[in-house]
Amino acid sequence: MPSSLVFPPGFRFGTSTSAFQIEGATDADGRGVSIWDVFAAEPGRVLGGDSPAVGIDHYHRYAEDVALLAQLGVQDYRFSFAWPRILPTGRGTVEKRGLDFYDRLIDALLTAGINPVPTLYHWDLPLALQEAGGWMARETAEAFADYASLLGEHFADRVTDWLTLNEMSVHTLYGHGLSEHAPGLGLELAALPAAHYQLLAHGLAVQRLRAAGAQRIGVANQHFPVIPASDDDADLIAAHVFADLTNWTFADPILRGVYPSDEIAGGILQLTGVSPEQLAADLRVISEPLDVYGVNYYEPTRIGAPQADRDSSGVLEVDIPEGLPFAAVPIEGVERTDFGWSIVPSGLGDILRQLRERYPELPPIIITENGASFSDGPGADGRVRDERRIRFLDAHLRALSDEMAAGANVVGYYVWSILDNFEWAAGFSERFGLVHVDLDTLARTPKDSYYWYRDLIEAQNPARSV
Ligand code: IFM
Repeated sequence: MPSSLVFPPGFRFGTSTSAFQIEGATDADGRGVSIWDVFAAEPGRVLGGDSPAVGIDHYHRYAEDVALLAQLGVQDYRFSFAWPRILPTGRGTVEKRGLDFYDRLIDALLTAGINPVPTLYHWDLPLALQEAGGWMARETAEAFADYASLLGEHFADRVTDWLTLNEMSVHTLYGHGLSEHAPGLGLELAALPAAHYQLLAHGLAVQRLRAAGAQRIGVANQHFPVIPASDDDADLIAAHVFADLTNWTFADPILRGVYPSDEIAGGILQLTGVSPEQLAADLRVISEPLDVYGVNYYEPTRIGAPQADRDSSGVLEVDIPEGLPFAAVPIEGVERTDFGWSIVPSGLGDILRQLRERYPELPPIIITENGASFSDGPGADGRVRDERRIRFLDAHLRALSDEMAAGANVVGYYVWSILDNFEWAAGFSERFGLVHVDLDTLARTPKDSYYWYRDLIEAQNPARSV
């Protein structure tokens, strides 16, 4: 199915990954232990007991993977640095072999004509920092600032585009509020300090990266429209509170220097013990101007007030604990991915519109993640016919194109992901890649969606085709 989509000149196509999900080699070359190594090794945490220790071995196969990116024709490749590979205990002694790996990767990308877009943090906190309080402690934000300086000073001569943290909301909700992800704290609303200290880490990193000469800096936030379960006041209020906690707690401080409600600001004051003056000073740091704003979009969420007969199955992938003021309600009448996520391309336009309306000073946006889990594998002829992924991507790119025509300033779009990889608590059971990975041999096989995306990119700019 060739695509007739046309994007403006200079629009950047890319793909995204993260270190822990693809690198493997978790004990190679002096890498320290991360919270995800420990969490994944605990029985029952990861579906099927899948281990990320070898993963898909990108650490050793990066050259092959860069060649796949080059043949795809992407302008940008978003990946993340593994903090424990570079600073095994989170601060102090630098592991040169960790920096060497990213030197090799970045140099290979640049040689292939691909712009490297690193994220500094994608959930793999060094265990030593967790043991000292993790994201519930201010010191972790300070350690992150030093880590950002180190990376900026080492790489800013070759790397122009930087993203600070990935999906602080998901890391806060699933890893700190709930126990589905590392570090598995299950603190419910008492997890709010993890939001504040990640946001502070973001702001400090922006300052440090700028000082080191970084040219374009952004953040990758997950966003989704929140659909009220009905027009009843109770459902409208529940949806509003949920949107505040998940979307706006992580965007308002960055884009307008405030928390979205007095209740949330008050909760942060109370739970962190910082003074109102210190909070105001932190918010000034957090709202350092950005050059781009990254939006990860997968699906909308439907939320209502808790009721005895409401069941959240299949919507957020987790049950919202009882006692919280909202419940997830299934979205009816939509197709779903193999992960059970609802397929609603118009939700991408909706969230872009909400961002535009909410933030008059919104920087240019990059869709830093969009994609779907479909389990298609090679047929008898070796070809991977993943038509559903092609339909998904085509529909989302059309929604994006329509919203850009309506005024959204979007400058790039990255597919999650180039390769099938370790999908956190779902292990290797969910496959998001444009490239199939055989989990026994680790052989890479481009799927039909890879060729479809390659052709779409080439059609935008035939001169660049490889
Ligand atoms: O795999 C994750 C990624 O780490 C963060 N964003 C969502 C993806 C799919 O669940």
